[in-house]
Amino acid sequence: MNEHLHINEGRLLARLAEMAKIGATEKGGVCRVALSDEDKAGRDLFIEWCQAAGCNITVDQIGNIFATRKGSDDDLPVILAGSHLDSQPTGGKFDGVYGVLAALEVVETLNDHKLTTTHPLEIVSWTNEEGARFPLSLTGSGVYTGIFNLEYALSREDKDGVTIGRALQQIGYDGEHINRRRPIKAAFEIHIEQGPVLEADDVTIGVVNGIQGICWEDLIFEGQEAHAGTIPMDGRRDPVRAAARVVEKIYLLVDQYAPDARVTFGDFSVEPASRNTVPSLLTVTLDYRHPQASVLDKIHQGVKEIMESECSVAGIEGRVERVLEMPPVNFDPVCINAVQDSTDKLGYSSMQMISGAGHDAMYLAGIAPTGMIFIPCENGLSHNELENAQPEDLIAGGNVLLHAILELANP
Ligand code: HGY
Ligand code: MN
Ligand code: MN
Repeated sequence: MNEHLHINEGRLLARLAEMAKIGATEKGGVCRVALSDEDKAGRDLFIEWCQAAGCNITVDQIGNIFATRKGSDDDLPVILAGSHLDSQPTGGKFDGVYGVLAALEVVETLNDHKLTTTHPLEIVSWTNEEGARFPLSLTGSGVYTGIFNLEYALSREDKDGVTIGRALQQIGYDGEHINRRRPIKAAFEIHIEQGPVLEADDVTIGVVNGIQGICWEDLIFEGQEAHAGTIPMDGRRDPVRAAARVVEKIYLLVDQYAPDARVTFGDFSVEPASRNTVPSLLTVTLDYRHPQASVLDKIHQGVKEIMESECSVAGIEGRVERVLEMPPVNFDPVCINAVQDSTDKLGYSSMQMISGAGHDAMYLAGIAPTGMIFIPCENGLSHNELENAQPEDLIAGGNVLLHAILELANP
């Protein structure tokens, strides 16, 4: 294929701007949480563009959207590329959506030049990558790759008790196609780095060779409701007091595994949530990450020990509930080399790195050779309305994705 093939810069940038209008928030970000009306609107627009590009659309039972472009030998395994359209509640306009629209831009560029690849191409938008509304991250790719049972995934509820299954019906994306896995020769996901490394080193392309492991757990503290004014401090069974000590001790535990370990307490929910009643229940969400599975195990052991000791001191019940566990993954050398070759051929600066953020590619790596491409984002900010990426980097990434796909789609 033509070495000097480049994507249509204006079209990619215009579509990113168009998609960013859906669920646009005041500070310049987006709120398109999974299976909301805004997510539906984004999905509808994506499908409209894919159909106009001549792709065949299928939707599976967990709402994953596949847009397929025929290859000259259409029976061959596909080259898959995509990411997700759902966002965090105060998300940015590139997280996920860049990977979906850059993959579409590859198809559009091939259409412009009337080029047909040997292998068929498949663009994908995965359902509920973020896990912000429904507490199960990477839902669509997890069901597709067999990590999650379909019924289990469909039954996950949001805080209002709405299940994923119900929400899919409400937006009309409870697809007919059973969860089908077409053979995949290679899968790519392009994404903003969501961290500060590329920008700090003034590098354009991250050639991603793996993703660190992620554990999500809920810390449950059960005490006793009591009157805020009458019960003496030493007579209380106060879950908040125990949690304050547990949280601090977990920070200190994770500090032992610096600089790579990460820990985040993202959500505290209290019952009955009344200012003048000592709470009976406090749930704290925990997200911790590290490139080594052995360290994640050590942190898990430490969390359990801290919970046991601090809750017994406070005279309350405490337990750790595991929500999900994603072991570290290494990507396939074939895909890593295709990304590196394309980057070098196009003359962009690059560095090899692992991903601090989780991505659908984590699960894809379990069923097919998979690779990722990163571009820098401003101040490393993401999961933040101020998330931003430079046009020249968005375009560079799109060109690398184009040539990495071509390298493997035309053996
Ligand atoms: O949480 C994650 O790492 C992903 O960006 N949703
Ligand atoms: Mn993402
Ligand atoms: Mn994200």
